[in-house]
Amino acid sequence: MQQRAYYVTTPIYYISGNPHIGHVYTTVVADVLARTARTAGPAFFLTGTDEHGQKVANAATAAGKLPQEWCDDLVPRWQSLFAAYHVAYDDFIRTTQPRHERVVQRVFETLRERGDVYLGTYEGWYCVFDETFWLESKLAGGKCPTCGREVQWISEDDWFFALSKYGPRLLEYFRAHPDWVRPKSVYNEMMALLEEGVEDFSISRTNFDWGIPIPGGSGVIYVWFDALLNYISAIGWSVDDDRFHAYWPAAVQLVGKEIARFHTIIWPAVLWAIGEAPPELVFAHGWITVEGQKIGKSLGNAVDPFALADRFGADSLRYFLLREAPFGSDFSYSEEKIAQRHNNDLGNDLGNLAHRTLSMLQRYREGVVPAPGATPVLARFAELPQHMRTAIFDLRFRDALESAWDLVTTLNRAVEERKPWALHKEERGAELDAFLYELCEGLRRLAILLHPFMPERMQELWRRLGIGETRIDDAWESAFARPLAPGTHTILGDPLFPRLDLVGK
Ligand code: ME8
Repeated sequence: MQQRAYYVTTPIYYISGNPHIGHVYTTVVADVLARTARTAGPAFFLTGTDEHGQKVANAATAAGKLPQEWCDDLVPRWQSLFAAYHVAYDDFIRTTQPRHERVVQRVFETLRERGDVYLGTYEGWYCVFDETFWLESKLAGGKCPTCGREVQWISEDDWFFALSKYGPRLLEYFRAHPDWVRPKSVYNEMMALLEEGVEDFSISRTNFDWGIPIPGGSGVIYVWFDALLNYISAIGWSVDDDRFHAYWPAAVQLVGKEIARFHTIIWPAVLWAIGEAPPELVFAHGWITVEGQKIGKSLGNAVDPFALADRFGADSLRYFLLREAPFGSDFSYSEEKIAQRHNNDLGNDLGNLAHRTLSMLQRYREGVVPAPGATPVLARFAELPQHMRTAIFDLRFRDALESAWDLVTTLNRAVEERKPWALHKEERGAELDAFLYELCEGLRRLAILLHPFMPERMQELWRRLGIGETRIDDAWESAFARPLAPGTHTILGDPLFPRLDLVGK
């Protein structure tokens, strides 16, 4: 049987404005997972844009454009941003694509036939910003409890999704699968909501028309109901069963914690209603904050991610985002913190290890990799690939990076202890050869293991090691089984992570 692919998704982003660093964050995390998964087998990484709903329609109107025109104009900006951050997704879905719209309508029809979608009257509060319905009792001082904005009263005949019917099954599922929602804080919060009880909710809108039409009826489908289905429309649900089952259930669905409820309560119920299983894991991560506030386009604290990539280097940003905090927690963002990570971990530790190794190789061996000897440090780190892979698949990116940095620091320390310059002076050629070889092979292994995190810089390190233009992302096992060949010509080059001066920024 074909090995099921490691399927990883990000939320699809609203294109009501420009992307910011928060969007880069989730997408880069998914990229690290997908790149790591590809070192062991097939993977599929989906991201995309959420293009319907009142919020996008309002943004288009404000810009004097038709909604479709607005979306078409903005999508390339998102795609070029992800390219600037070396994100290699397998598919980019747009909810205005016919392949998606067809599936949404089919799901709607299937649920209507089953009685899980029924006609009723909706009266209640709605927050346009969050595209969310709210019970009166949940409002905070009459306003939206999540964003604090004004809510509007809506009264219309709507199609409802019978979520309440799935309440007991959801509770049972949560109890039987205590790890299916992570981190634990989010799991507990969702459990508390389930224990309070869930209600049916409206999945159609009639007061505006920027959405997928209700099949055989009037109005459009509620944007969240439409959006969630992207995860299965992209992989051919009801169109190509073999393809669909090669990916589904997803290995992991990444979301920010503010949308955990949609993904862990509504989403599994919709999947059950169409006879499919929930994803294996929903990981609802924390927020990047500035002065304690979530970065977001509406708060005016959004940072232009294009400018950041220019200033610090996209790979340094990727490293920062994954190294700065345990995945799941909030963390605060500042240019000083990015510069510190760049200068210390990347410049002083990894960059310096590469630069001093390649310089010594030039000085003592005309840049040519010498014959190998004993490699005691590398022998101690034989388990590093398995260790890193386990940590990455467990979404403990910081731990994975720290264990790679153990090797970086150990090799740097070995340089101080072995003093290759003294070995050279004392003409202990064989020892010097063995040590220089170990450093080069250590760098080669680091390039392989850190490639998912810093694809461009590690490919460059690979090139400097003289391995040529071949792509790094070999299967890890076979790449480790084929060590660096003696006689390889290395290239010194400029520092991989040139020091950044924050003064005068
Ligand atoms: O919610 N810190 O889209 P959206 C960390 N279209 N991550 C952040 C962040 C921050 N400050 N700001 C945004 C939507 N994100 C819906 C999703 S899915 C079927 C539909 C990331 O454009 C994080 O992943 O508001 C968050 O969940 C997502 O962007 C929200 O993007």
